[in-house]
Amino acid sequence: MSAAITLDGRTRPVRRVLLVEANNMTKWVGSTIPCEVHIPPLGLMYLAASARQAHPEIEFRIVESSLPYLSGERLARLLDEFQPDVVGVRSIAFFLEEMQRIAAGVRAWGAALLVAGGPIVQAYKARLFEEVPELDLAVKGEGERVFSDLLAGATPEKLPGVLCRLNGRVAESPDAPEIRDIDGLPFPAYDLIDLDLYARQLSYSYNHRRQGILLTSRGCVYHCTYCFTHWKNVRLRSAASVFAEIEHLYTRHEIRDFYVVDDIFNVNARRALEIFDRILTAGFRLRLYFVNGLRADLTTREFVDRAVEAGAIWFTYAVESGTDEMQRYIRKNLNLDKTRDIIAYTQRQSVVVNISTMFGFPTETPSQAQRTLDYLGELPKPSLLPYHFCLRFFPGCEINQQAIDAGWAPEQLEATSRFSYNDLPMGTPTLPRPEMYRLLIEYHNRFGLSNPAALDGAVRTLEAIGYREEEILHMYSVLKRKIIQDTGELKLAART
Ligand code: B12
Ligand code: SF4
Repeated sequence: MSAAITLDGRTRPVRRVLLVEANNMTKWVGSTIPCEVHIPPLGLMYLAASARQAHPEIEFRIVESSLPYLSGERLARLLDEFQPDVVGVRSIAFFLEEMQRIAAGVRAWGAALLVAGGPIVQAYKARLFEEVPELDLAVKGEGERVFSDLLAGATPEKLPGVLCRLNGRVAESPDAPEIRDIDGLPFPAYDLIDLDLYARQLSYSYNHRRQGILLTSRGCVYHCTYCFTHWKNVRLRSAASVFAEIEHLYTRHEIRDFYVVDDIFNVNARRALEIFDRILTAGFRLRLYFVNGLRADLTTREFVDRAVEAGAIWFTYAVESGTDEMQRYIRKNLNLDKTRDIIAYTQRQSVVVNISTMFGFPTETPSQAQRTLDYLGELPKPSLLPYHFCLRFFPGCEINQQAIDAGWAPEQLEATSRFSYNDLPMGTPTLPRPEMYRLLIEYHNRFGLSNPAALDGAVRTLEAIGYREEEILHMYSVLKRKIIQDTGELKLAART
């Protein structure tokens, strides 16, 4: 049976599907060097793999709107050449303007059906159709099954998980049930991306490698109020399935660098250890980066030891606040003593340890925000990356209501969802702007980019785990937002 999408009573055959990751990396971290941070678009690679399995007759193509930058002219050329019947666009709330730009470009070109997906749909729901008037359809949550069903001609308004324009209005069906057997999903379609193109950019950990992105679980058991949890149920892939994917990427695509992007990889310690054992038994010499996915107070010394044995060189612990009151308020409820202990233990291994913290929570006072810095001061080393972020509010997060209850103006929340890491904080009713600046300056002087000893230590750690000089310079050029030519200049930059 050939593929077709039916909308508003009209059936359109589908032979070619263009999938676009709408992002603007320059807006995100700023562009100071010819390369940017780019991660293979995993959501679209999962989507294409499943849709292709169900509809082998369709040709799929995946592009990022900023790799290379798809100007209006370039986009039109790509559409002319590929002639897609459907254009699927993934984005997040932060990149709404980019989705608008791409949608307008597609509509100016022709009548291809425009389908949105990704966290932006969960965040905006029906409002997305006002913000992006060119949209025909949107898929809420997991896309694999729903998109394949749409391509099989299912009636959108009757299909769970869909929003669509119908008789001039937006119809929304109930949420689709989440996929239970995530082991049964095909591996992401790496053949649809150019791994060397990504290696010329910077990875999630600021090096130039062929990147394997691993999503070994979906969903999170916790309910931190600031977090945008777009998946409801927690589902873990088996260790066998995760290892089979690693093996496939290792042998077929010559990937040696694997980045774990789970919400919580170590929610089940036994499964995690089994994955490490399988890597060790196979004798694979690879590097694992926990760029996400470790809940600090669930992490044990045994976990760290076995992870390092299996090749882990990068650990990221999200602490957020160093006070128990804020931990309760944001419902992260991290055990700060256990966290301090495991961070110190991990820092004693020759690996990168990043500690992310935040400030600017509703009701947070200067002394509470200060205590987060003092907590960091109790650790043996500073975070390798300067990850002290001002809280941003994304539509759909519970903390938005907490802020409104604390007397914040709703417009202020909306504005922050478009802020990037580099935008300066605005201040909150309890943490005025000058106080925020003072905290940020203190952070950078004590732990961050303005502390020469911290920077020296960081560079030594990066060299020890195999970073080339060029990678280190590119990483700090992005972080310092100015081109750094050599390590001498890098040391000097720490003093400015
Ligand atoms: C890896 C990651 C990153 C990486 C890579 C970015 C990327 N390519 O996503 C980096 C470090 C660069 C990053 C940065 C940021 N991120 Co981020 N990131 C993630 C993370 C942890 C995993 C993303 C992922 O690959 N998921 C797995 C895939 C399979 O899921 P998916 O993309 O949602 O795709 C599925 C469905 O959405 C759907 N789908 C997706 N696209 C499409 C398209 C169509 C047509 C259809 C039909 C369906 C469909 O089907 C897919 C398969 O089921 C998520 C959290 C999470 N658990 O998802 C946060 C997340 C996406 N990030 C988020 C944010 C806020 C950011 C930043 C803005 C943070 C900041 N303030 O700077 C930056 C923005 C920069 C950027 N370029 O994205 C938020 C988005 C919130 C929102 N409401 O939009 C999330 C949800 C985290 C959170 N819980 O708050 N991020
Ligand atoms: S912040 Fe982390 S632990 Fe908290 S709900 Fe989000 S993914 Fe889960």
